[in-house]
Amino acid sequence: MIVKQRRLDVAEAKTRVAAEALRARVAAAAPPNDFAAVLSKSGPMALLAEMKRASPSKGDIAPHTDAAQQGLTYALAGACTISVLTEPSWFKGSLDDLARVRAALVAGGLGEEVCVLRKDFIVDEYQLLEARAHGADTALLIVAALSAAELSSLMAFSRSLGMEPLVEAANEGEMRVALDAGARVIGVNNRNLHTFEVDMTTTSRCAALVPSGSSVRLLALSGVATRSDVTALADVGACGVLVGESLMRADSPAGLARE
Ligand code: IGP
Repeated sequence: MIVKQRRLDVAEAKTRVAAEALRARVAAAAPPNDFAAVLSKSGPMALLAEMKRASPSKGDIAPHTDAAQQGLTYALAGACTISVLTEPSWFKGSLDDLARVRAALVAGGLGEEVCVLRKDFIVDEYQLLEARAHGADTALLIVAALSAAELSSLMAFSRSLGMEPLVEAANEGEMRVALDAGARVIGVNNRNLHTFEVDMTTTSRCAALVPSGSSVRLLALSGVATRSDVTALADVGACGVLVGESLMRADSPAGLARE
């Protein structure tokens, strides 16, 4: 349902800002940070912290949060990447949030150290241009939302803009698709997007499919709330975790992130 809506939204957005105008903005933008390199530099367990006001499964989480402030707080607490939800209807996000997080990082002197991820239902090259034009260094590509051919061509287009994509898989079948497509950074979503149930064993089952010696970086997404969750995910081979809700609800997101 969300993917279908996003296809309509893209068609409408193209009528407002032509792809050519976006390309000009991309050409004028500061170059992106290298997402894969930033992950590698982040020690044994990277933290990707998410700016998430609401979600389809939880409704409002923290609807009045200032994206710029939240992004900077996360970065100062040690997050290597700020994930910014830009989907407006279910997640209450926007491209403006993305641009404001990028600007806050630059103003805080962290512009070249911390990556910004566009988290959305990306189905079209146009959305990758939008992402880059608003300061993203990487973008989410969800295997379940795309055909294998679409995934490969969006991955190639994202790389042509200097953004190594984060490819999301939610089960072993999708994990095989991501590996076959040549994804270098794969996020295993522990939340089933149909039932919204969280099953933390998804990461270990998908991790088992990564060939030994491969340089694929595996991240665990969704449902991560405690230090013991993080330890368990590290034990099965994740080199990073993406955390949204529990950081958004924390009285002190910086304190929780440091923990
Ligand atoms: C964050 P959580 O449970 O920490 O809030 O989850 C993130 O993984 C989740 O927001 C997410 C998502 C997505 C959102 C994962 N994949 C795809 C939108 C689209």
